[in-house]
Amino acid sequence: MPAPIVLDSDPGIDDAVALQYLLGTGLWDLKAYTTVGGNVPAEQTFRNGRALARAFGIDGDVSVHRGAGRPLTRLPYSAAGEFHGASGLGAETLPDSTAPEQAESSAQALLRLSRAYEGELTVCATGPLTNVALALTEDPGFARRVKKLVFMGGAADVPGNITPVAEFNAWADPDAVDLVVSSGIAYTMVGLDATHGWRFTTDDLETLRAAGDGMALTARLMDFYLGAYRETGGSPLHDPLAVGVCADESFVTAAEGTVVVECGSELTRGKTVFIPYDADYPRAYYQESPLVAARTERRGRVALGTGPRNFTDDFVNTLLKQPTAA
Ligand SMILES: [Ca+2]
Repeated sequence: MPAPIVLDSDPGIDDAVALQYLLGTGLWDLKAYTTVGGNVPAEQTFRNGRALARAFGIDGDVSVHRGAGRPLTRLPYSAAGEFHGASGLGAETLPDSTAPEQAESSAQALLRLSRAYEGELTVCATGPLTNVALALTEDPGFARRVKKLVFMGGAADVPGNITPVAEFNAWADPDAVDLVVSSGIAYTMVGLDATHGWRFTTDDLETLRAAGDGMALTARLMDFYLGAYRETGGSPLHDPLAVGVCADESFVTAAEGTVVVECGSELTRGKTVFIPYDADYPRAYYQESPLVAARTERRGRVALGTGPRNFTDDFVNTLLKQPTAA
């Protein structure tokens, strides 16, 4: 029986195909599509989310919510338009949802669903973690009611992509990530260590094109997204991989440990520091610091590389099962 999930997202091209992939798996009962500012500003991600709901055939069945418009404590930043196009969805102009606009915010929807499906709800976040942090701020019990949070973000042992040390989502709202990973919520971080290992190539694009009209929108989006990566082995499947890991961790190799996010320095803003944990050989860290002791008690799962199961193949094959409605 499909399990309840919320997709919290800043669409964004790879967010868009992550939604399509999620629907195609048949594994999930999508309870809400909560948007957040990120790749493009919040009003645009909300518009894109509504349009994608229509394009992927869930218009009116799955509510789309407007999310946080700026980071928790910082000034708004300029968005990642070069990867996603000015609108966030490449060159596409998609028709709006026919459903009435939701008044409930993304954070409110997350809280409501965490109560309705206590102990069962998976949250997959593929944008900045601002909405999740707001939900936790309003009600810290969110952390124990959610079964699992899987988020795309961070870079544990590899360089960043927005700065030399930080991945975009973690850089965009570092305070939110630090709040979330120290909240006690059960989480898996799927960052660049793993997402750079699963790539979408021109061969995969040809597979989508060959599938006809139902894959035409997806193929155009991925063609745009391939952009600068075309000659370098394909584009990383950042957001779809986080959705994949919600159901099956074997798409990545993961380890248990603590994540601490750099929030104090502008130069290293958003760096995700990973502290591995080994139950057989627990480390005795600097004991005089209550903060170090408290933080290393808060642990999650962190993807450190690709796993044995081929994600790119699963991604392409699953998309083919979920043609667009248009
Ligand atoms: Ca995203």
